Amino acid sequence: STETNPPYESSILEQQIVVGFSQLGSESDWRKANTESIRDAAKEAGIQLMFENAEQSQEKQFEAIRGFIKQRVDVIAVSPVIESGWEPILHEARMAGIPVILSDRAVEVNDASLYITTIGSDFYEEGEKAGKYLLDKLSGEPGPIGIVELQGTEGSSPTIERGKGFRDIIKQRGDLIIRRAEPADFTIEQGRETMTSFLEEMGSDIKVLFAHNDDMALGAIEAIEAYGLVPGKDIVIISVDGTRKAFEMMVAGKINCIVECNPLLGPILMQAVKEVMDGRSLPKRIVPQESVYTEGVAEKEVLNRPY
Ligand code: GYE
Repeated sequence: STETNPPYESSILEQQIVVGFSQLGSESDWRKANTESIRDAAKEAGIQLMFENAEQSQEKQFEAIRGFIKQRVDVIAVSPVIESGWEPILHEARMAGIPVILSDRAVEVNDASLYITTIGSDFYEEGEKAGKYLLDKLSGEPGPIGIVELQGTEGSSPTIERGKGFRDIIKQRGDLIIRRAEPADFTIEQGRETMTSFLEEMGSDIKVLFAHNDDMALGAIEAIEAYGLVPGKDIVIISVDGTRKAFEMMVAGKINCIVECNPLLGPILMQAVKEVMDGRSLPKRIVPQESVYTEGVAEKEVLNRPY
C-alpha cells in the first residue's frame, strides 16, 4: 500500500485559527446560552477555541489573557466583567501583536484602538425601553409611585447603562421615585435576598421592580410571594434578557415586561474573527437586533425562545 498523506492536509491544520476566549462567569441563564453559542459557533466555523471562565474575577481575566498571549493565539476575545481597568492588559496584547475583540460587555478606555470592535447589545437603549414601558403602564395612575431596582454586577457596563437609560426616561414624571437600587450580581440567589430586604424595609410601598436581568427577577418573584404580595399585580415587574424561564413567568402573569438582550453572539463573533484574520476592517460596534415583549404576546412567544 502506498502512503497517500497529501501534504495539504497538514498545512490546513496549521492554518486553523485559534481564538482564546475569556468568559466572565456563569452567573445566569443568559451567560450559559452565550457560552454555548460561542462554543457551537467556533466548532461550526472550524475555529479552535481556548475557553477560560473567570468566575466574576477581573484578575482571572487578566491571567487568562496572559495565558493566551503566551500560547500565541491568533485572536483574543473577552467578555469584560467590569468596565474599568482594561488599559494595561490590552496594551500587553497589542505589544504581542494579538488583536482583541470585545464580546457582550464594553470597556472604558482612553485609547479605543486597543480593541477591534465590541459585539453586544446597546444596554442604554435597553434601559430606555424599560423606562418607556413603565411610563405607558402607569399612565393615568397617580403618584408618588415607589420603584426598586435590582442592579447587575457593580461597575459592569450593562448595570451602568441600563440604570442610566431607565432614569433618563422615567424622569419625565417627577412622581416616579426610585426608592432603592442595589447590585445583586445578576444571580437568582442575590435577587431573592436583596428583594427580601427591600420588602422588609418598604413592604407594599413598592409598586414597581426593575430587575437588570431575568435571573434576579425570578429570585425576586419568590421573595414577593413569600412576603404575601402578588408579583405582576401588586408590583409591576420589568426585566431584561428574555430567557425561556422568564417568559414562562410572563405567561403566568408574574412578569409584565421583558426587554430582550440577545446572548447568541457566537456566529457574529466567529464571523468577526475571520474578517480580522483576512485583514478586513470592522465597525467599532456591532449590535444585534432586539425587541420588547409584554404580557399580551407571552403565550405566543414562549415556545419560540431559543434560550
Ligand atoms: O443581561 C445578564 C448576564 O452582560 C448582557 O450579563 C450581559 C448580562 C445579562 O449575567 O443576565
